[in-house]
Amino acid sequence: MRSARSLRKQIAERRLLRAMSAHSPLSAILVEEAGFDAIWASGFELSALYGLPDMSLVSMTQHLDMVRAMAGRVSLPIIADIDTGFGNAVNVIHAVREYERAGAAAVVIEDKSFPKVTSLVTGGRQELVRTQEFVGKIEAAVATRRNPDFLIIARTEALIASRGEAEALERAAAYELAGADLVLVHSKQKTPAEIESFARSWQGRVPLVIVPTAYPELSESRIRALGKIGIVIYGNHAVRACVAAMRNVFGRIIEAGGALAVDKDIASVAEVFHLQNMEVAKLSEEAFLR
Ligand code: SPV
Ligand code: MG
Repeated sequence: MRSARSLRKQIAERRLLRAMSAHSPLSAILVEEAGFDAIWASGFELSALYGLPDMSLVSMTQHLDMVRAMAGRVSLPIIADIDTGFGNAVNVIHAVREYERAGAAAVVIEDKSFPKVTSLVTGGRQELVRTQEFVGKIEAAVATRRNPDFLIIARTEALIASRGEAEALERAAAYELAGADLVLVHSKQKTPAEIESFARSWQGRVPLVIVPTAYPELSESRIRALGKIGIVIYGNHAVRACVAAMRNVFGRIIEAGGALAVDKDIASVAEVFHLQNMEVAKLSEEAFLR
């Protein structure tokens, strides 16, 4: 409740908020520690954690458990990536109830058909539902939330599906009219041109959300200059950082035939104890173990 209110307030102040991806409570704790404004509970990252493609294979329950566990360990607002809403408007109603109860501050629902295919893959099957069908899903989400501060973010994949800017703008406008608090517009172009053009053409009142993974040259100062972006999501940087770091350390241990060489380059066991709240557990032992 508290974090949904603070997220909505900061959006209303028209500040650019920065959300970082996370796939576990531990990564969420590190997002908070680094100073981001929100946590992006990414479906892509959780799928990758299971070694699976992001194609509606990881269940809502698995993702929801992750969000609930994160909410228990961080106070930053959690923006939950709920893909297509796991089905039609009835599934959306169930999902919104569950994610709100789990402690999320916002959900992002995308206008692809279920089961979805991850957005950034080359040659992906990118099928969208009809605009009116998705309008019904957004209306269902808005009607379901209990906390009026809980944010419903509509995501259009029209650019990802190569439908062109005109359709992307039309869909975004329809979703705003349906009650979405923000509109996420995704692009997989290698340059920011497509997103910058969309943002310049956007006449809606609600702020936009972008995920500059494919076009990382779009810096926060350039995003601010566009004037219409409310949230920038760093969509998969937690899992990519993990993969690079683990590969490096594992490879060096195999090569050296021991762990001495990497010991100074990785987190100490004491640091991990701290992230686990070991100090508090010890105090509880002292207080209550008889
Ligand atoms: C995710 O992180 O799960 C996203 C962003 O939805 S993307 O993978 O770029 O579609
Ligand atoms: Mg996703």
